[in-house]
Formats: sequence, C-alpha cells, structure tokens
Amino acid sequence: MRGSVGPGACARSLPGVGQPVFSHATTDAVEFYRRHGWVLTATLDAAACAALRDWVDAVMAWPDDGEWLHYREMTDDGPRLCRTENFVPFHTGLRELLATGAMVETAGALLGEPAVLYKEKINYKAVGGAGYAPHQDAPAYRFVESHVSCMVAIDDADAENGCLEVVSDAFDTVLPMDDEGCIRADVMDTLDWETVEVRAGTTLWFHSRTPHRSGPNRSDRDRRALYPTYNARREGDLRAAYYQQKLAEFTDAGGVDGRVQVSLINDFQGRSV
Ligand SMILES: O=C(O)CCC(=O)C(=O)O
Repeated sequence: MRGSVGPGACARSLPGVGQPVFSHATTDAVEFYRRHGWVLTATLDAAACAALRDWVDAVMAWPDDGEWLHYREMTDDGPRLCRTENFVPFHTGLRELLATGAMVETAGALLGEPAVLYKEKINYKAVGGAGYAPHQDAPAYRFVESHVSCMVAIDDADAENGCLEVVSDAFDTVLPMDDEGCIRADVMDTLDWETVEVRAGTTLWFHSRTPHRSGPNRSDRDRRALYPTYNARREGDLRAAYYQQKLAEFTDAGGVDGRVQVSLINDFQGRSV
C-alpha cells in the first residue's frame, strides 16, 4: 500500500502548488516543520491513492450502528457524510497505513521521539460541505502535551474545494479563543493566512498549535482527507481513552446554534441534519 516514493533529500514543487513537497521526513523536512509548524511530504503513489479511495468508499458505506462514529451535515443537496472517526480497529488497510510504518515514523521524526496514533478521522467535505473556523487543535486534545497531526489528501485539495489555510511560524502558544474554542476574530485578522493546496497522496503535517482553517467546498468535486493525530509514545497509548472521553464530553448530537458538533471545540461550520 505504501507509496513508491523514493528516498532523497530534495524537495520538489508540484505544478500549481507553491510550497515544497519533501519525499519523506528528511532532515530538511524536519527542519522546515520545526521552523514553520507545518510541512508537506509525499506519502502515496497513484496505485496507493487508488487503493485508499476504495478503502474510504467502503468506510463511507458502513452502517450507522457500528462502533465507529459517522457524522452528517445538511447541504443544499441534502444530508451528506462529513466525518468518520474511530475506524482503524475495523479496517486492516487503514490501520496498517496510519498506525504502523512510514506514517508513524514520520510523526516520530517531526516530534523528535517515537510516536503512537492518538486518534483518526476522515473529513469528507462533499460538494457544498462546510468549512472550519480558524482554530488550533491543541485545546481539543486531552491527556497529551506533545502531538502532531496531518492531512493525507485522498482527493486533490485546492482553494475551490476547501483546502487548508495555515499560519506559518505561529505555533509557540495557544492564542486567545472565543466561546467556541476557536481563534478570536480580532486575533485571526492579524494573522498571515497561507493557502496550502495538497495533491492526492501528499500529506500536510502540522503542529497542534499551528493555526488553521478551511473554507466550504464551492466546487463540483468532493474533497476527502484522512487526519491521523500522533502523540509522543512516552505519554502513553491513549487512543481508547481519547474516544471514551470524547463520547463522555459530547452532550448531544445537535451541536451549537444548529451546527453539527464533530469536535471537542466548535470549529466545524456544518449545518445539523
Ligand atoms: O478538513 C478541513 O477542511 C479542516 C479540518 C480541521 O481543521 C479539523 O478537523 O480540525
């Protein structure tokens, strides 16, 4: 399943993508991440991307009554799946991709110590799907201090279908938040937001305090992405505890002001079904 991306320290630029893409967690990639709080690496080749799309299609077809968590949002075309979480116990290929091998090793290289999978989600952002308010992930994480997340693009993500925007060099502190746990509007306006287009098979790694946001999907193409989060292994294997705590903290499925609650902060702008 793993991509056939060869070793080598050189970053390459993809057509239409401004930022460097490193072949894997090279010294240069780690240095880029430590300086800016995010970095792009090439993860999957075309065949691996095709397999990943099949796996994700299969997950999307899973029923609602399993132990995984499916969430839906209302779009102008009716209810659409917006997120699935807690799926690695139930899918061998996705478990091997996210919880073993190159992904965990890259997370460890970026953290500077061995890593373990903390949680995982698929954000589907279907045509007409909503975006995410500016936030940092750290306030939503329980039990761990040292973590890194990433977005593995399943489909090409661009400005039209709601790719991520990040702020470079701004991961030293947790910024002032509003009542929803998102970055306060007056602070958001002072930040320098950078659009990061990500080709399918490429991974955008980001620090848990790197400010990020995304717009709605205004295109006619779905924008699906895997988001595993890793924590330093010395802090423990806390995946099961994370999901137990998340379920305990979720008060109801209706969310705030008619929006869907998918996270421990109210960053998601999707309408409830
Ligand atoms: O998938 C996106 O567009 C943004 C996701 C995100 O920031 C999140 O799930 O916290």
